[in-house]
Amino acid sequence: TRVYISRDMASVALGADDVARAFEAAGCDVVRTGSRGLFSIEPLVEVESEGQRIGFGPVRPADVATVLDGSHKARLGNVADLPFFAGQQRFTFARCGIIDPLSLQDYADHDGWRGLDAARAMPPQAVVDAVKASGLRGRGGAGFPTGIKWQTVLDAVSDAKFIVCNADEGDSGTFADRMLMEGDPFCLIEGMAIAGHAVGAGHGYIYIRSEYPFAIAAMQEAIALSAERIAPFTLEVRVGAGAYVCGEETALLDSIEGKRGQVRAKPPLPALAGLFGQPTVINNVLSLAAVPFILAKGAEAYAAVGFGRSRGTMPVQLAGNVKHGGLYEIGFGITLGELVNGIGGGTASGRPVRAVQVGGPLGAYFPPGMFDLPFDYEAFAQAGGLIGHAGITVFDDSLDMAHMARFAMEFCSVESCGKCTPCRIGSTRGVEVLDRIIAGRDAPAPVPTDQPWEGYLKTALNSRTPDRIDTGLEAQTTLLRDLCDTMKYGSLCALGGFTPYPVLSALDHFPEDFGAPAPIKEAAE
Ligand code: FMN
Repeated sequence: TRVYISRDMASVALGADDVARAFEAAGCDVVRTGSRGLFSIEPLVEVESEGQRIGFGPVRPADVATVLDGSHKARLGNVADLPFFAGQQRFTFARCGIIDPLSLQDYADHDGWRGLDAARAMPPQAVVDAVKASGLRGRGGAGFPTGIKWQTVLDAVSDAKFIVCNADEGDSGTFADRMLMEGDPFCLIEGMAIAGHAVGAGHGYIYIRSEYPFAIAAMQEAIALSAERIAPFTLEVRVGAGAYVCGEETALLDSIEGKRGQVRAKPPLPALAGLFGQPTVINNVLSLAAVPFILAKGAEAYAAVGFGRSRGTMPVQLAGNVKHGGLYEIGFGITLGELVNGIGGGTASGRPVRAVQVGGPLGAYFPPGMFDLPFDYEAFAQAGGLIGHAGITVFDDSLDMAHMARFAMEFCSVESCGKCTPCRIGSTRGVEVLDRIIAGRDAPAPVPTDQPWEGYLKTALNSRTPDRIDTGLEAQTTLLRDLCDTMKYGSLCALGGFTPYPVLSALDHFPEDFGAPAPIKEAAE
C-alpha cells in the first residue's frame, strides 16, 4: 500500500516522523511530501486507493491498522475534496503536499520546468512583459510590481547581475515561504532561473533564516539535484542569523556581503546598485514561485483572478488563536471575515474574536467590525493597514490592546538596526509613553476627599516641579501620535516607518483598553 505523509516542519512537530516510521514498519510504501497546509488534521496520512488519496488525520503511530482497514474514526475521504482544499485556487502551491519535494521525476510529471522552457524560448524582454502583464506584485510586503522591478534590472548595463531570493520570513504568523521551500523547492528554483534569463543574471542567492533548518536542507539538496537542469544559471543558499531587520532588502544585501545587517539609504535602488554594487533583483519566495505558473499557463490566466489592482492569488496564512490554522491560497478580494470566521472557523479557544493583526508585527489590528474589508492592497492601505506577507494572527477577547501597542514599540526597539534616529530612539520613547498610559489606566481612582486643603497642597507642590510630566491620557496620546508621525515619515525603512500601524490601530479601534471611554457604536441601519 502506498501512503503519503508530510515531512514539513509543522507536520514533524506534530509527530509525522513517528507516524511515518510506523507505516514503514507495517510494510507500506511511504512517500514523504510537503504539507497540504491544514494543521488541525496533521499528522495527515493519505492512503492511495483507486486514483484517490483518502485522508486520515490526525493520526498516531498506534493507528496504523485502523487507517489501513479504513475504520479509523478520523477518516476524511478524498483529501482534494475537503472544503478547505476544494475552495482554494492553488496557482503557486499546486504541487505542495502532493509530490515528493525532492523528486525531479515527480516535479516534471506535475508541470515542472514548463515555465522555464517557455521563458528560455522567448527573448528576455518578452519574459519581463509577461510578468508585467500578469499584474504580479511583490509578496514580501510592499506589493511593488515585480515586472517593473525586473525591467529596471534588465535595462541596467553591467557584466554581473544577481537574483536574490528573500526567504527571511520574519513576520509573525507567516510560514508560506517555508512551506513552499520544504514542499516544492524546485518551483522556487525554476522561478529564479526564469528571473535570471529575464534580466541577464547568471547567479542567485537564497537568503534563508537560520530558524528554518528543514527549508535550508531542502533547498540545498534541490539545488544540487537540479543544477544541470537550470545551467548555466547557478544558485546558492545563505543562512541568516536571527535579525528581523535582515529581511529588509538592503540590510539583507549587506548581510550576504558579510557585513552587519544595516539598512542602506535609497537611492541607489538595489535594482541598479544592489548586491556587491551590481544590478540586483530581490524578490520574496512567493513572488518568484508565482513566476513558473505565469510563464507556463500565461499571464492572462494569472491576471484573470483577483480584485482591482491586486491580481492573481495570495497564499494567506491563518495563525494565532484560530481553529483551522494553515495556508489558504485564494484570489484577492475575499473578505477578512470570510478568512477568519469562514475558513479559519473563529478562535481555537472558542471565545469571541477581539482583533486580528494582518501583515506581521508591523501590520494593523482590525476589529470584527471591519471584517467586510476585501483582501486587496489598496483597500487595506485605505483602512490604515497593510497586507504585507498575508499573515493573519487571530486573538480572542482576553487580549489587552494597550499591551499589544507597547509590544509593537518594544519589538521595534529590539530589532532596530540603529542606523536612523526615529526608529532607534522613537521606539524606546514609545515604550515609555505606553508604560505611562498603562500605569495611568491601572492606577486606583483618586480617593474623593472633603478636605479642600489637600487638593490645594498637591497643586501647589506640583506647580513647583518645573519638569513635571502631564501623565494624563490626553497629553500622553498626543505625545504618542506625534511620535508615530515622526517614526512614520522620518525612518529610513519600514521597520520604524510601519510600527505606527499596530500602535495607532490599537489606539483608534480599542480606546477603552487605553483608559478612554469605549467608542459609541454606530447603530446599524
Ligand atoms: N520581505 C520578505 O520577503 N521577507 C522578509 O522577511 C521581509 N522582512 C522585512 C523586514 C523589514 C523590517 C522590512 C522593512 C521589510 C521586510 N521585507 C521582507 C520586505 C523587503 O524589504 C522587500 O520589500 C522585499 O524583499 C521585496 O520583494 P518582493 O517585491 O518580491 O516583495
